[in-house]
Amino acid sequence: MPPTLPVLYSFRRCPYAMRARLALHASGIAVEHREVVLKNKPAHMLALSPKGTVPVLWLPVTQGAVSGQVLDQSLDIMLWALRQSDPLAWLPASDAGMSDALALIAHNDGPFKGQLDRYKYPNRSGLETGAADRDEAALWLHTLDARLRAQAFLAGEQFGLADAAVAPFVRQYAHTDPGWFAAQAWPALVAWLAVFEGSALFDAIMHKHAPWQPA
Ligand SMILES: N[C@@H](CCC(=O)N[C@@H](CS)C(=O)NCC(=O)O)C(=O)O
Repeated sequence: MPPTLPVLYSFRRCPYAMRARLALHASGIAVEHREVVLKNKPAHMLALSPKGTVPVLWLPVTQGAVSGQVLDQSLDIMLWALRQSDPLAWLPASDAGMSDALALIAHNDGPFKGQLDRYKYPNRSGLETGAADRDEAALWLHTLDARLRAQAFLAGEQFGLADAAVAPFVRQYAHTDPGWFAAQAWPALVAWLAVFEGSALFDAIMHKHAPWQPA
């Protein structure tokens, strides 16, 4: 018998998995959580999605508008969940708002993620220091700070899709060198991140799960 709940393969500290868990939690959709050890991925997860990244959402039974069974991109999982149910109104209300959110997420997942990885692990890219990538990434973070000086969250006065998709990555950047991050002139960004990290929502999605083992 297939499980009745959607199954989420996840890894606690992965920012892509965090954004998927945030949206699933906000939507109120219950899932069976399967915690993955990235060095020892479950065969079932790899059979569903051979590219081997988390998060992976498996819909054992066709649900809603999705006739396929597997969502293996974090943004697709967010959009699927919020289109099922969006009680906190995370989805932008207008097409322009959605385009703006998707553009922020595209920059986050493209240039910013590359800079973040080279900042955190310069040696992996043959660099002696990550300072140049830290500083490149900071240019974009200053644009986020400028937004957040005018409004509490990235798309307005309420936490939403863009905040949930981007905040886990800004958090990683901030934690790479907390003293340096705190000393920069981006007070609204620091406050926004503190609200996120102090939220009941963040607490809820960061609960620890033992690694999943097939029965
Ligand atoms: N584009 C994917 C990226 C997901 C991704 O890269 N996840 C990382 C963990 S944060 C992963 O699973 N990497 C594979 C590994 O480390 O073996 C998404 O948005 O879901």
